[in-house]
Amino acid sequence: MTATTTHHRICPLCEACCGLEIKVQAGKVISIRGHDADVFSAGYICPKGVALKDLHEDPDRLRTPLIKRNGVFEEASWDEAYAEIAHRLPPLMAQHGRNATAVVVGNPSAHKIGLLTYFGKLARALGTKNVFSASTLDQMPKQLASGLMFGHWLSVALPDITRTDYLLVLGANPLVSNGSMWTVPDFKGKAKALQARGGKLVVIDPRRTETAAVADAHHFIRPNADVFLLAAMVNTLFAEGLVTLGTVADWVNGDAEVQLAVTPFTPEAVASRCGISADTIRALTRDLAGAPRAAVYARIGTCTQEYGTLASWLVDVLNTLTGNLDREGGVLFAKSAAFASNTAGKPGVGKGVTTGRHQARVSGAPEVYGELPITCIAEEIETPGEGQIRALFTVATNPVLSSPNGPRLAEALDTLDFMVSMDIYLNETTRHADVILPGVSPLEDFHYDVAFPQLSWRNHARYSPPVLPAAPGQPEEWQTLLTLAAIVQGKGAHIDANTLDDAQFAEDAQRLFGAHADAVMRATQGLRGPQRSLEVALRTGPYGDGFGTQPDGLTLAKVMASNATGGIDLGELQPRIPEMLRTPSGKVELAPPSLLQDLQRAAHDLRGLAPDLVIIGRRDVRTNNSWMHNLPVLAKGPFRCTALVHPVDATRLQLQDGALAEICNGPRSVQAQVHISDEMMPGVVSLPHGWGHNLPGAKLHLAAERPGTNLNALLDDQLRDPLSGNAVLGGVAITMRAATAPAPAQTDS
Ligand SMILES: Nc1nc2c(c(=O)[nH]1)N[C@H]1C(S)=C(S)[C@@H](COP(=O)(O)OP(=O)(O)OC[C@H]3O[C@@H](n4cnc5c(=O)[nH]c(N)nc54)[C@H](O)[C@@H]3O)O[C@H]1N2
Ligand SMILES: Nc1nc2c(c(=O)[nH]1)N[C@H]1C(S)=C(S)[C@@H](COP(=O)(O)OP(=O)(O)OC[C@H]3O[C@@H](n4cnc5c(=O)[nH]c(N)nc54)[C@H](O)[C@@H]3O)O[C@H]1N2
Ligand code: SF4
Ligand SMILES: [Mo]
Repeated sequence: MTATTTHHRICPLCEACCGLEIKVQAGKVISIRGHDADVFSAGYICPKGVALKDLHEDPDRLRTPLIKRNGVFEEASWDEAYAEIAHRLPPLMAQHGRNATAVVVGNPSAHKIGLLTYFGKLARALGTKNVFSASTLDQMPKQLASGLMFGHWLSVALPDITRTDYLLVLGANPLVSNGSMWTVPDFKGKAKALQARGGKLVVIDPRRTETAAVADAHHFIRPNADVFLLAAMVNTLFAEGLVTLGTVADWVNGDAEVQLAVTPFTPEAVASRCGISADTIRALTRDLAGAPRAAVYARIGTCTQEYGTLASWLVDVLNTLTGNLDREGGVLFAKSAAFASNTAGKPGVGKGVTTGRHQARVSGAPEVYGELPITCIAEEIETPGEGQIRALFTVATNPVLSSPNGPRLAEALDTLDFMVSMDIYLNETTRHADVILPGVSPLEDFHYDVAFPQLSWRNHARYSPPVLPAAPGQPEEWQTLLTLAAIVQGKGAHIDANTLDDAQFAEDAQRLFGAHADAVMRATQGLRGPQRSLEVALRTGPYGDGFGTQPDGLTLAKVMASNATGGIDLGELQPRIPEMLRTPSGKVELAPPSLLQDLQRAAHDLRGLAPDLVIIGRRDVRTNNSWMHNLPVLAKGPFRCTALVHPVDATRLQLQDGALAEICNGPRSVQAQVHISDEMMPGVVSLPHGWGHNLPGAKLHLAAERPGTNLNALLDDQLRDPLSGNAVLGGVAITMRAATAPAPAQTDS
């Protein structure tokens, strides 16, 4: 009998970063379960972790590059694929300039160190203003608010869930999503422990979600009204003399300005807009202020709306004004072992953040952290003139399904002169490419999380080696990115990525370590690519060995050696203010001027009427955005792409349970299967995103059997939060009526 080997691997699929135990026999995965000894996730796993086996084995997953010739994709060697790009791209750039190129990077890149740390090299080589990412479909408002308040976009205040007494959650469903901008595997277990010690979990959501179902209290809120609720809670804190800054009192600027700015937002003024009574708003505020230790957490429901940045900001204003910022049991900042800007440079002060250094050509939308809003891509391709996008790189993203007005984007992509996709599937977006370059399966890749330890409920360092070997000749994704960068710079298709990487590392070492550069080069000999960057980041990080100056400190070898025992635990989060601040003032900026100004937009809107029927999104445990519907273990079971409608609305609109309805937003419309449910707030419909796998030319056989509806075909690509450029994905006014066409076979399988 063939021996079974056991491997420990961090799951790369969502932000929870669970440690998995994977058993392999004769080169095949035979089981995947949670790794009980994992210091961070302690054996927790969800069905998507198990699906890594299906992903690895999926016959539709691309294993070789594809080149489109005469409209048909043909398998090609890596040399042929690179040669095609080297042949077509540089002349185009020579003729039309750098801003005729664009690059868009998507969600999986946040989970892959190779993509995350080398993507910038391609973007810099292109030298274009047209850099886009899924961040503007997601968390850009939170990044911007955190950057303005604390000086860096990855300095995010995280609920100290294991020690708090009161957790208020808005617009997030961590029981299903497993947390976002907050790495917290087994949220449910931690929430139960909070309740067992007498604490409370309160949820604000237009749907009675899975998280709301286990909470002590749940309040419906009208979508897009969080800014009003939160501002009224801040108003109440001041009105009732409940403000306390606690331990950070010496480090906060702007509380008086905030008090003035929220004056219009009394509980009475916002109650009808929120669908929450003034008494409830006051009670919520008193409970939050009265809890010994409390934390407010909000996520995508509060980000992907017209006031995303304001809502994200007010969450931390509440945390600060209740004395819960930077204290145990309140909200704290992680201290990551590697790659964190808030552990680098001079402690306690920094450059802060600036936005609007350039603008999108067509809409004028401001740059934020080097990016333009992803919803600008279609118009930037369509609109003639200097800087019109003619060549596009997509890296691990599927914006035809994930971004509002996907059908418009799909049409625009067809007019490009050239498109290259780095992706593991031929899907709704990559079908438009001229060349597709596949990455390795996650099981063939080593893993270290760059971003999520900065967002983790507990400090830790964990590394996973590849579980299975990659196919011969298959480059790692960082090598592909470096090769593309070289091609873009006109260096041809035959450069050696490793040689290039060595040369760039030598340059970086000189710049960063000066006289010590040679010693660093020697100490990292034998490593390359992201592994070498990781070694440097760990050793120079806050727990590092300082290349020998702190002999007990961390090195890559030590972190690697801890793999079998579940990684290295670096303890509970600790107070870090003022040391972690990177604002120019060295203070927490509670009242950034751009936010106070935008609050006037909300004050003005307070007088307007909320629409009577709006749509929002939803996630399911067995889905992951737009790309895992092709995996048997996740695709089975009840059909999940249904429109949830409250019984009162169903009656009013004459909609039948299980029947198709037509949902319209201006000129756009889609059809979806109705599911009548009192989980919904009346006047609110919920439809998940990431579906619509019925577009011609994609190769996703299983997903195409039950394609579902593309919510983003309904949404408007012109609606954004003006400060962050984030797309508005929820609270959008719709009309709905029974569809005349018969329902397709979308019943349970
Ligand atoms: N209406 C609505 N729209 C939404 C949302 C919503 O709530 N409502 N949520 C938004 C959010 S939060 C996000 S993050 C975005 C995500 O939007 P996208 O960035 O488009 O991400 P995914 O839909 O996850 O698609 C991931 C792509 O990466 C590919 N891929 C997977 N693994 C790898 C790999 O290892 N290497 C490479 N090269 N490619 C890989 C997949 O095949 C797929 O094409 O969607 C957003 N869209
Ligand atoms: N199973 C699964 N897990 C995932 C993903 C997935 O697709 N599937 N995607 C991953 C990604 S990329 C991300 S970013 C995270 C997101 O993680 P979460 O932020 O937890 O995302 P959702 O589960 O969509 O929860 C958002 C909630 O906001 C509510 N909501 C909508 N509009 C409003 C509003 O205006 N106000 C308030 N207060 N609530 C509102 C919705 O009803 C929903 O319950 O999940 C990640 N995890
Ligand atoms: S919650 Fe599921 S998908 Fe997310 S990291 Fe854990 S196992 Fe993977
Ligand atoms: Mo996301």
